[in-house]
Amino acid sequence: MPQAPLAEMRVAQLIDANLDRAREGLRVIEDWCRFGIKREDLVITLKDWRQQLGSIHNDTYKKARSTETDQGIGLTHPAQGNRSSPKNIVAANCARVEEALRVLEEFARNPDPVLANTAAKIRYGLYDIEVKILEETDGSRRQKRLHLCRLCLITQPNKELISNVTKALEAGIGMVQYRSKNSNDLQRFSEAKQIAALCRDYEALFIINDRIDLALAVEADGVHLGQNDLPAAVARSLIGSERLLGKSTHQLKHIEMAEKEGVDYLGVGPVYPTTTKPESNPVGIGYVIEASKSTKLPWFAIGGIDNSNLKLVKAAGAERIAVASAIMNADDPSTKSFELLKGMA
Ligand code: TZP
Ligand code: MG
Repeated sequence: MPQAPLAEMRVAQLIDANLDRAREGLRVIEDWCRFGIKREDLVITLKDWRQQLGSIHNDTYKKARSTETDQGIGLTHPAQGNRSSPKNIVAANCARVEEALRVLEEFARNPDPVLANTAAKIRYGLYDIEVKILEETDGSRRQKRLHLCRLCLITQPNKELISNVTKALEAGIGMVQYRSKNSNDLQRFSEAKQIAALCRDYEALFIINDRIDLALAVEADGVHLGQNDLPAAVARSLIGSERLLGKSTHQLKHIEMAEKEGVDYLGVGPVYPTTTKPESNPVGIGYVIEASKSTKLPWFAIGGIDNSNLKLVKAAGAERIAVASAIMNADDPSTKSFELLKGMA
């Protein structure tokens, strides 16, 4: 019966090709979980699945391998050119692995029930993991960081700008807001690009004050606007739902409006007189107390905050502060950032 061995050989080739597909695809997904979204829990499961498939990818299948006769080798699907974002790449690889596992289930059921059962188990597990990975959007990562953030550095034009920002990031600040009122766009673009890269390295949020175009140009995490800047709805339509939108508030009415507008976080101040924004009247610690009672949004007390008044601001209910001069003008921005972070802990 010459037909049977030939058919068996072809099934073995098919199983070999789909085991390869499934293992390769799992590796792609695993690496995104490790380096992209840093989900060690998912990495462990994906690695375990890869190893399970590896241990049943035995020589019988490998010996049946024939790249010469596999007509599909080297063929690409037009959609492969479209997988530019990590999310698309992960989605495409999940689909690829799920399909390969389904093929394994069907064809291995008779000759290799252990393989068929393993493929089925992994396929169902992958459906769950896929949802978890795709839920880890840029927006959810930014929201998580925002909630954890205790200290935001607002930049001021400074000869030591990049070095000071680096020192503050080394100390562990969670957010940098680039603010540069009297400069030119070439300089702003160059500085913002450098700080964006630093923030990425230190896993801190990077926000641009005022300028939506600049925020998009340097792929910042969000934009911070004041009461007289573009309306929040316009800003949101430009930055999209995944980037953060912050708004300065100076009275309770501003908080209520900002909440209705769907902003992501608030500035509350200026609490104390400040040379950084001399045109704004301080609103006092009373407004910090009011804010702490009236909003569930994350918010930053801001304006003239330093070691001398930090305890008071914290006691008034602030869980987050934003400072410019205290860090930017410090002899040692590292130590100052450490002190402020310690005060907010
Ligand atoms: N918005 C309200 S107060 C302020 C801004 C941008 C300035 C904060 O700077 P500093 O030096 O920490 O008072
Ligand atoms: Mg503004």
